[in-house]
Amino acid sequence: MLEDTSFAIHPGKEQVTGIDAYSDIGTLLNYKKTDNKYLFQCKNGQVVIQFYTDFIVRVVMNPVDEPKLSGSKAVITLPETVTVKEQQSSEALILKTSKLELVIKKSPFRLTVNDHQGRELIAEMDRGMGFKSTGEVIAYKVMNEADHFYGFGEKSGHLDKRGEKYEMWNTDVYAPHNPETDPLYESIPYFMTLRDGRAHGVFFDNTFRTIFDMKSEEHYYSFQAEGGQLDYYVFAGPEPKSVLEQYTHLTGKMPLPPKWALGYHQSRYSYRSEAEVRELAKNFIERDIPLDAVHLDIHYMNGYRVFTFDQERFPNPEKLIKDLRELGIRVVPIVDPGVKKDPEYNIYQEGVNGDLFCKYIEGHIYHGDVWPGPSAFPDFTDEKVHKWWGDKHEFYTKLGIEGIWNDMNEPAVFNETKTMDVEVIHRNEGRPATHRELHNIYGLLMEKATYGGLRQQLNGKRPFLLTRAGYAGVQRYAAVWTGDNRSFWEHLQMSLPMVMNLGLSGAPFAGPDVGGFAYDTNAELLTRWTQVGAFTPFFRNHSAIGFKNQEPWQFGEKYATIMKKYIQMRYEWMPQLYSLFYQASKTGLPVMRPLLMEFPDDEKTYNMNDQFMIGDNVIVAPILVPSVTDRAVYLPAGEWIEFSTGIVYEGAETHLIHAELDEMPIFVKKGSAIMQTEWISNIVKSSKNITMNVYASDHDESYRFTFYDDDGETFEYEKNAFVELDIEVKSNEDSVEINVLQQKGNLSPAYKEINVNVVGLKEGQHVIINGENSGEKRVVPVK
Ligand code: MIG
Repeated sequence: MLEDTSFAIHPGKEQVTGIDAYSDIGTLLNYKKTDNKYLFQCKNGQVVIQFYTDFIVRVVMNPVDEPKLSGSKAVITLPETVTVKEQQSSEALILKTSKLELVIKKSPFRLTVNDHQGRELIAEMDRGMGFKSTGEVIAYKVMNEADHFYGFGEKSGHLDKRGEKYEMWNTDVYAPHNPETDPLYESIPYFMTLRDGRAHGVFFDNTFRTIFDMKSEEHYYSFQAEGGQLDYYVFAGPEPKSVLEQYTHLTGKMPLPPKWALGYHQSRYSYRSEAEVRELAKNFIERDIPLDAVHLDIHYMNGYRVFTFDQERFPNPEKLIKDLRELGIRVVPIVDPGVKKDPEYNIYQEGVNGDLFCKYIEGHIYHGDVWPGPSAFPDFTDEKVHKWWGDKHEFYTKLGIEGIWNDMNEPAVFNETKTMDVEVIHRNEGRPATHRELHNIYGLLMEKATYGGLRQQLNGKRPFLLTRAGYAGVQRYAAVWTGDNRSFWEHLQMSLPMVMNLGLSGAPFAGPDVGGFAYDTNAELLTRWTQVGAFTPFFRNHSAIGFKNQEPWQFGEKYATIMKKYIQMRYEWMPQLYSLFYQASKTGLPVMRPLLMEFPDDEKTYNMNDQFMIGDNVIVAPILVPSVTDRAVYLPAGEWIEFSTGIVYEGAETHLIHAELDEMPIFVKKGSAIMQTEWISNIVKSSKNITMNVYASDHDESYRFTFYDDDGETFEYEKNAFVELDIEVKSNEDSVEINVLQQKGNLSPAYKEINVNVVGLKEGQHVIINGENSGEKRVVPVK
């Protein structure tokens, strides 16, 4: 219609695109150094370069003002004192730390960041930093032919993101997640580049809508934002692991989760009554299928009012929670941010009276439609609101709840834009800003508030949070599930690169809805998905209202038996998984990782979507298609032992592996070890018997790993109540040596020794434990 009016020749319709739409930062006029930062005055704007560590440098461009360096919600680390050497020439200025070399060309201002060996990390050529008068900012970087891109948080599609273009704008997407469906719920504006076996990273800390484009141009990639500053960090690497350590040095690590959160979770939209939940628990107990948590979806509430229980359906939540707890099962209720507009509802009253909801600049509260109908949204950017929301969780913690599931926190609103009006104002600790600017951190701040509350209320027990939305740093508070997938084989396939890229984006505790959320699952899909789920960091079966129920027994005994085997296997692997979660909490390295992380020189791993690693020595190669019982498995250099059969496979080769429906191929690297236990029962959960499976090699091999254990549920480990063993396994033709190099922590666990089970020992090969030839009984003592 509008095309028939003079709108058709509106001046705004003349579209200038690409680089031409931007003004260049221009020539460097002068610069000055203060403390650890350099301020550059350029013809069209200002740039600050700030060194964080020898490995990390920050670049901030502001076309209007002096760059602002404070206020990040993602970065929790302050810059260190870094020694910087300067060199000048007429064309360029060179700044060097012991690990980085920055070459700043003056006319026009162009920045190249090299490592200390002169290897180029990021470079600008004819294009560099630009901006528009309407507020957009952009950075163009040279794209090398050998570049592969990873991370970007939660994205559909393949592992390697070269050739893709992504948007960051937290969005509730119920429509099927296709390879091109973007954006989704989480925004982590960070990526890692792998080039010829060496890696570096970039974190673009901008909370506006951002776009990363590795697709449109042949020789450049770019990242841009709708507003704010061009504010990014470069991480020197050079290994994929060190990039992630550097990124999580800035944005923080995941706190060690309680052990129960690493177990199996069962969910449904919704288990609708106390009776139904009790029946569910009974089924798990009677069938001896492990279960650690039942999730309560929105039907538990009174008219979808958060911090309430429906009196009819859940007349006595305290008793229900207590009874389930005695069976070894915890209850995790859903909490959405939307607070029902209801003048007789205490939470709404408090929010209005205390001025805690998001408002328009003119002063009225923003209301959006969600489950409870018109609702108001807490302004988590405000300290006061933060505290209030956290404190409100006493409602749950008093009932014995230790875990909260946060949904709809993009925030999702049932309207055209799917979210809050972008004109709404957030208080933002005295620096008010629009929702357009802060949308992407709404979820992160809700997690922060919730975590703070639970941490206070749980008397030293570890909280568990599960979130749908987030921003860089989300790992500090919550696990992430990947939202509303479907019961499609394609979605099982896609979940692998998605969770691996989340892991590469600093969020190691993640997983999809096992079995698929929407649409009807089927026996084979659910079985194969449960096998994979047993090894993904977060393991929850969840399904949607109106579709088939998908608890492990819903498709008959044949399938139930297989699923039970794998869910139990999850618990048998718990000592190994828990040690890896501990490592993740210390270093940021993910539990589930792509092969390229361990084999960055092996190009075959660069876009390997259908296999993943657990730690540094286990490869899982699940069956991801129906009716298939054989698959190609690529094993990188080394020798690998199939976990279930003990068969040895040569690495640097592809093998055809057979796996009937009750099998999922798993391979352990020869010369390494894994820690295992036995499944006992839901009430006991883990056995006191720990076994170290050592996979003997007869070549010269040496492997080191850490076994970690503690009480699994409190913060006492911060006061040294843990056991940590640094273990070395050395193999050669004559012997397999197992040495405990060091025991740390002063917890003395119930087990006084760890059984050693050597797999694949050759005749004549001795087993030597802590320097002594072992006898019949092979054990490693624990003090
Ligand atoms: O759009 O609470 O992703 O896990 O079951 C529906 C009901 C709202 C979306 C979540 C899903 C949950 C559902 N929620």
